[in-house]
Amino acid sequence: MTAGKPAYYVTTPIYYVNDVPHIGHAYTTLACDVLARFKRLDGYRVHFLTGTDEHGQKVEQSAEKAGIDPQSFTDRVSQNFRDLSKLMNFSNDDFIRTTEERHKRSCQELWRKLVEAGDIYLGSYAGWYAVRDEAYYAESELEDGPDGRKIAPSGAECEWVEEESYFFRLSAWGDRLLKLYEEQPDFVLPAGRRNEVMSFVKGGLKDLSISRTTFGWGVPVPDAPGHIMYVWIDALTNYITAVGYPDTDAENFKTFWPADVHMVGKDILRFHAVYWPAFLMAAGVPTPKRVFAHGWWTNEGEKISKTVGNVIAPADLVERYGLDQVRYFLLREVPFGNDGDFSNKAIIGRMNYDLANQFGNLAQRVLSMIAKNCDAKVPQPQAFEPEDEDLLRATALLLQDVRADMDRQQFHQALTKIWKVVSAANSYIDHAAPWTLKKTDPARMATVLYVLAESIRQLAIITQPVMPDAMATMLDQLSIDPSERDFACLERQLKPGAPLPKPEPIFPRFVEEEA
Ligand code: ME8
Repeated sequence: MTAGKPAYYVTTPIYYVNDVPHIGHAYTTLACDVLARFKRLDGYRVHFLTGTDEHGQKVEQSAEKAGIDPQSFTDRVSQNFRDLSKLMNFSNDDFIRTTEERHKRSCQELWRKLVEAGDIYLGSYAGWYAVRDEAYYAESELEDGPDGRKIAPSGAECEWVEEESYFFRLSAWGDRLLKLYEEQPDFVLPAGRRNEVMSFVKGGLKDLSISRTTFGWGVPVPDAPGHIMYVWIDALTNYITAVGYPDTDAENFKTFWPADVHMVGKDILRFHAVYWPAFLMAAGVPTPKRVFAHGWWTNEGEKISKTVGNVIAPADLVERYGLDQVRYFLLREVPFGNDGDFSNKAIIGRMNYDLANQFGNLAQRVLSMIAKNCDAKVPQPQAFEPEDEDLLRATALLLQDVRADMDRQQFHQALTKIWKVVSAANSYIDHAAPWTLKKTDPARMATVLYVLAESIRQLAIITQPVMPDAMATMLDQLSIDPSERDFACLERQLKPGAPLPKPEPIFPRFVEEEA
């Protein structure tokens, strides 16, 4: 049943296929996966999109280097990103490739709309271009590198380009963009990034070159032989292609557009927060509700790069530490929006403290006591005492706090709040000491274990978006039917007397092998 459900559309950047996926790509898609899973559990109809950006000079050059044609090259490398979804347990509803026919049609239609609106004109471009960033730069932005080379702020090398080109009248959109940021203060998050975007726009916008003629790997510009679209206009359009554009009457378009969140890294914020809404406004298409720009991961303090040779492969991490452990670490360790540093010590710390000592141990203590002392059945509680009520209340209030954090993409805060309740449950068990009650007051022991099991049920339900497999195991151990794991079921309570399976530890401690 989907009718009547509110809709939620979340997108990742589409990744360039010149490279194999690394931790940075996994991070962005993970954040979106958690939002998508959270919203599904919260009763939304969700569309979660990821995919690959397959055109442009960079991909064409990588294919040449690999000695194969660009289409075969992109087929091969795009598959790596699909494999990443499988590896990381991403629940994307669609995977778009910009070489698909549906996308070509959508880009060409958007282009026609921009032409009709009078926002595209033919001119010629003479200036700097960085193939690695697929971006144009003004001379004033560049630094001098060795041998007279020009280097972009990102570190990418620039080349001089002179060619006939179509331009988008970006200069005419400054005021309307500023109005958009004023009227929708959360259009760009975090707030610091919004300020950067606003001062960039206030500094004055230049018209944007949006076609290329010196290579051929791209979407042909309609009615303009020899021109292909600038890869960014092609790439950004993926977000509307995937919901049916140009058919704006399509069910998916009407349901999901405008998107709720475009999740991106801070490197590509300008494209999403300036160019993209300008294209859409010019074409008469509603603008998305939010662009969230997250920070940048380094590896043990160093910039992640192929040249340095310190690229972190998601598969290696998952093999070493376990999938849900990696998912938890990435979202818990760094305030979402800030830069973060990956370190083995930090992930091991989180695994052993937050997961093994705190949550894992809580579940293990409670479930094994129930197995031994309550006939392996959900215990029958007596009347609750104030300390029972306190823990149950803290647990019951969690969803609304976590929801508010998720709605602002503050994953680390959501997790901190969940773990506060985990901690409260640990203090409660220490204080109530059911192992002592076993002899002195078995009825009270049963109540304490019931309160704890019920709290664990709710904690596990709320934590599912971040650690879907581990929480499924925890809920299996509480005999919760898979149909009773969404947020609407939080209010139901464990049924006393329900038989429970033999408990198994969920979060083992990580013991580093001796070198
Ligand atoms: O820019 N830390 O694709 P791309 C955090 N095709 N995130 C990182 C990261 C790191 N060290 N490295 C990469 C493109 N990312 C375009 C996008 S969208 C219409 C077109 C993530 O393959 C982060 O999300 O270079 C960044 O924005 C994205 O990968 C860049 O991926």
